[in-house]
Amino acid sequence: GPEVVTCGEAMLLMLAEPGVPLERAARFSRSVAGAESNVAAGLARLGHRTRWLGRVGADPAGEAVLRELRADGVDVSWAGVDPDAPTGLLLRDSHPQRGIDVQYYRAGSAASRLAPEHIQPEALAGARVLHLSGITPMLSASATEATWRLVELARRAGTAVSFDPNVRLKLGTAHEWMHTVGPLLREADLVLAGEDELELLLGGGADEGAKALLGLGHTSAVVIKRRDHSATAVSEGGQWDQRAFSVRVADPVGAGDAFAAGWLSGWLRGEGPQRALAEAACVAALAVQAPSDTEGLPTAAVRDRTLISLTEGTD
Ligand code: KDG
Repeated sequence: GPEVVTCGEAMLLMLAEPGVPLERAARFSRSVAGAESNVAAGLARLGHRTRWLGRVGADPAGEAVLRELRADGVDVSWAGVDPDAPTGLLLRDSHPQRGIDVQYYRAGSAASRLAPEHIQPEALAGARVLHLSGITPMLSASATEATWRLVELARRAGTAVSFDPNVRLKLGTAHEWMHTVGPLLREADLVLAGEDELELLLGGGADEGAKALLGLGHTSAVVIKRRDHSATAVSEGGQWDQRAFSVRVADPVGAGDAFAAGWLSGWLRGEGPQRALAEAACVAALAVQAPSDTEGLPTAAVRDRTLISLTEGTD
């Protein structure tokens, strides 16, 4: 069985040629977007057995999404196909130095119709980590219920729940995020979140929010991703900081997913918090140097080699 299971919406990504604004772009490259499937692809690339759960439409976009995830080494054998709703589509451009225009065509998508009855307990069997994000519960009421079912099944099975809020204000107001995603965040064993996300979902400062999560009893580790791209891990045992590695950014989208994959890989292999943070920062630094969400994701060998050169190069 898989070490890691993720669940969410995977969409067909049409990425405009580098540097050209979306409304002007004539050439697009096709790949897959979706925070949770990105994490699955990242972990698979790093050598972990991963499974993605979610639903696509019975259409060419859905076939392409499943084929690409499979090619990335992700087990999609438990993914569902909805005959009555389309696969979601994401159009975006990429400019490291200016705002990125993201357009969703996902309302009413097959993934948004995810419901608790689509979640089979066997799909989680043997997994050490279930990785979820706040995007899925924000897709629909039935997807919120499905997310809660996954959390309950994981808890029963002794599978650690990893959670990245992934706040996208295009999917709902700040209040809706707080109301729908805040309670799920409080159930997670492992939290990876931006400073601003902890502030939004928990109120108050990020560091206080992280301490509050640890005090609730479920959460054993919180990784705070800072606005300056450094990161801090907090657990009962202490606090660890990691500076950002400075690299030339080609496409920043997917950095958080790469960071999550990098950190979870360290956690799964029993690395200490400092090493896991450094690996996370390194995997993210590699991911942002290539276009698309996933093209730059490294193998474990590339990660290890790059980590040595990043650490030696700048200290
Ligand atoms: O983390 C990258 C994601 O934002 C992107 O792949 C699309 O999942 C996505 C979303 O809902 O924005």
